[in-house]
Amino acid sequence: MKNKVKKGLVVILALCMLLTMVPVIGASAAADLDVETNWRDKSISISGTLEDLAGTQASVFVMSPAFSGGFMDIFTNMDLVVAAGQVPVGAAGEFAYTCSVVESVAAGNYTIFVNGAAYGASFTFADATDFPNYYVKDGDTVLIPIIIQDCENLSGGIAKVNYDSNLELLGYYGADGWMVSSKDSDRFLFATGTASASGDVTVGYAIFRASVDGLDDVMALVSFDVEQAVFNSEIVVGGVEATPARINIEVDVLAGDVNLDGKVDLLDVVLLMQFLADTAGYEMSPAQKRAAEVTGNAIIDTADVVVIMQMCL
Ligand SMILES: [Ca+2]
Ligand SMILES: [Ca+2]
Repeated sequence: MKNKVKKGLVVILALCMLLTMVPVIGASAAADLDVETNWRDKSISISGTLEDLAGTQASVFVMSPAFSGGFMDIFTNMDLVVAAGQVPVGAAGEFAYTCSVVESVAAGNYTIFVNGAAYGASFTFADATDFPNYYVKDGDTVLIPIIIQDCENLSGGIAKVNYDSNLELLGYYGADGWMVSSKDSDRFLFATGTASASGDVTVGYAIFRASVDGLDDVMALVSFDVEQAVFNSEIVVGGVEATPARINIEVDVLAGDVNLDGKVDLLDVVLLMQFLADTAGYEMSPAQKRAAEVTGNAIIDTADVVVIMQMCL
């Protein structure tokens, strides 16, 4: 019901936008749009100059990678609209639109329509599941490499580390030939006496303690913003990327404790049977799956139920 209402609202919004944009469909396309994506808050910023539309409104649609039609097909494929909105266009044609795409974070080529014109500004939205993965136990410390990408002649810089609340920053550690020191807790300096030759450069490590809030596994993200970098004694601001990381924090589970309450009893047997019969009403979490698999064959089935029953005796 809620979905239906929401979809109805989206369609009404789209129709209103269509009515306001009809006069400008077919307007000549302006210069290419600049698109910046931020995987951390799952947002897209689109900007550019739309001289034809100076002083008016621009309607923007961001379409998911599954969309393959023309502008008019948007209205029969509303499920593929990732974001839509209207923004004012300045007197000189300047235009900027920022939207959140929380509901759709898959990697792929998204397409942008501005007032009916498809722009050559398709882009790829990075998916956190593509990041390098690290697996740690609840309470453990983990070293995340600070990898500055594609940096010939890099000899230093200033960067900031961003991390989720399940991580506690303990400090930094310089890689071979590099010094990393903290300016304050989240920002740090990195420097070397010998400039890097080429490619991706690991300048050091950020050290974290990982923990979970509740009983179950959690995933935490780490990223680095390189604010300034030094190449051949020249300071460069912006445009330098560092590799993010995904940290999977696993709780210690007791074999057979499917409901994660710290003991193995008949409740676990019943819950696992419900999962296997698909009547539990929700999916097993990663920690629950690890607790349920007790026969060592990486498959959760009735053989695991039998073994957990035997554990209860
Ligand atoms: Ca239990
Ligand atoms: Ca099994």
